[in-house]
Amino acid sequence: EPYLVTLGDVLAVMGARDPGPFALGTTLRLGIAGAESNVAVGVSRLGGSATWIGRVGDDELGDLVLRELRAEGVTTVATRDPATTSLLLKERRTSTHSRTRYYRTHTAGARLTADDIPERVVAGAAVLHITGITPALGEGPAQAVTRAVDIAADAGVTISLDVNFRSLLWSEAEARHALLPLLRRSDLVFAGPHEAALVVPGADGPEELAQGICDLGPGGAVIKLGAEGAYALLDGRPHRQPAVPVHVHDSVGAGDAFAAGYLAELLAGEPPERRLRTAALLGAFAVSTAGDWEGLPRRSELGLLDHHDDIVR
Ligand code: KDG
Repeated sequence: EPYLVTLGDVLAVMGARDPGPFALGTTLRLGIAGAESNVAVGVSRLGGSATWIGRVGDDELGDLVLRELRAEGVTTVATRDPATTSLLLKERRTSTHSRTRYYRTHTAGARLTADDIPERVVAGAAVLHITGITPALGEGPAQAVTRAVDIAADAGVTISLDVNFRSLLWSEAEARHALLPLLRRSDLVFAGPHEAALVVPGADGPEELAQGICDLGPGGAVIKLGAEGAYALLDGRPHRQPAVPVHVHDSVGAGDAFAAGYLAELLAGEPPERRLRTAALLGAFAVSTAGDWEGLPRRSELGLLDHHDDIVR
């Protein structure tokens, strides 16, 4: 069965239940998140096979990460590390504005190395999905991503890159320098307009941005436009995908959900229109529910948002 493989850091998330400043104390909920594992979970929910490679602490939060991923049907190739599992604090400063803070330097995920990447697992995959977050975590994680790309390129595995720029982790100049070599070797690139402009400076509008990315090597570029949907240039053909209108509850994780929808349909052998439609649907599920991945649909639920009635009974 064709499977997706991805690698990266999974963080334990402590998120405020109610709006208000952290400084006053608040009730937290404990969960997990991580851009790459979000994609793996999204693919698995749709019935696809997904494998995640990474390091977690040999601590209770590491147990939580692995238990959650395994419960979601994701195959884990995990190294347990004496350092602690990475942590993300999510403050709901107001009912509309959140602030996040990372605790991920010297943590297990930041200690990933090229030796953690099993050649057989990557070479046997149909798709390798990487993001711009992992190389931002340090020299070791950056080398791990490069090793995975080397193996995938040699084995003819489709390489998917989500630019996923995180300004809390590095500067735009550092990101451009590290991501361009990876982007040139990718087959498919996902980016928001700002992220795309980071690698294709001077381009304006989704058409130019997608063309600029494809001029660097990839056969496909998908520019995610939020409520405006997406513009994709796939093997030289333009596609426009409208967004699925929903009430925005928590937009974090929407990009990962979008990529998961696209890649699950790619694995299933579906054509571009279907991949983009499912991508938009998963993005809609992610923004209209709490958490990055918890609200993602099973395949049988994909039609739910097409119903005009709010209650299905
Ligand atoms: O895309 C959502 C991610 O940003 C979130 O899950 C945390 O992986 C994360 C990160 O590094 O920002």
